[in-house]
Amino acid sequence: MKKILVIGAGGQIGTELVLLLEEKFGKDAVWASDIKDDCPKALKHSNYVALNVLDNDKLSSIVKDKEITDVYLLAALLSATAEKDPKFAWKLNMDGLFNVLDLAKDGHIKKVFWPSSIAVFGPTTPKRNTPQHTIMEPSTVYGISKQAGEQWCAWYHEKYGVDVRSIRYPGLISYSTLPGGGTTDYAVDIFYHAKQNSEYTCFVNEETTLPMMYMDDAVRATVELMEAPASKIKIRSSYNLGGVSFTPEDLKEEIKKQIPDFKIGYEPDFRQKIADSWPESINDESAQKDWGWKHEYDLKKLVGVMLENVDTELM
Ligand code: AKB
Repeated sequence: MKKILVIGAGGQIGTELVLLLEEKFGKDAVWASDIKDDCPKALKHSNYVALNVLDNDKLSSIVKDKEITDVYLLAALLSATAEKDPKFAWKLNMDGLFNVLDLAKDGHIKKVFWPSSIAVFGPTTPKRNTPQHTIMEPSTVYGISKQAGEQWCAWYHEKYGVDVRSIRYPGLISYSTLPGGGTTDYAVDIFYHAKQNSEYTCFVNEETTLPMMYMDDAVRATVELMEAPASKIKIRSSYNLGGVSFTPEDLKEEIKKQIPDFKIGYEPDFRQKIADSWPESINDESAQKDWGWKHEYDLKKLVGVMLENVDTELM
């Protein structure tokens, strides 16, 4: 019987992924875990166990006691935070992955999902319609850890047959949980400020085009990839995933259709350099061809759902 453990479930992806997995496989099949003792509010109806993924003994006993078959490992430090604490970012992003891959290698887990990111690309990567296979010289600690992690996933698959699957997420946009520590976070923050006081100061400049995706598409892609027959998974490093690309100005124009007096100012900080090193748009033909990926949310739909649902109390 399928038993799923979501590690880092209190984060932006985790909260929505847990709910989707529960809907699909039933509440009894899903365990949410995060570092805090108390269950995150958004998951108060879910099965919850406190877990620091760096605590290998506890991870191992949870996996064995609960007879976990599938692990979604989401605990990580994102791009902006990782630049401030590089050594810890490397430790968390890499050791957490090794702990899970080793349990899979030893036969305790059947399937592993591990998130990669557009951060694996760097300033020398072709910026538009970035191919699946291309130059990857990441310039951030986060990107370096994601690129190394991708190669470790491919190696564990090749060497030990570990069924590990991965997606290079673009910036993710959602309203249930605030993102933390990423460069693409501006595209979420902006909605809270637009709703609260019709004004936002953006930390990347008006020309910054980045690939983004609404969370429903991202979690659907994650579960579709994990549920695809193994024979269809041709890439064991990580799949490119495209959604919608826009600048803060594009976002402003779309928001103004509903909040006409919305204003945006620009004060680029250290995150500008990170954003400038990433692609503007992503080619995801491999994901389309191998496991039938197709995104649904365009800019208009995404802005509509965000403005309708963001709760400024969360800020
Ligand atoms: C970040 O901005 O660090 C993340 C990412 C693109 O992986 N959202």
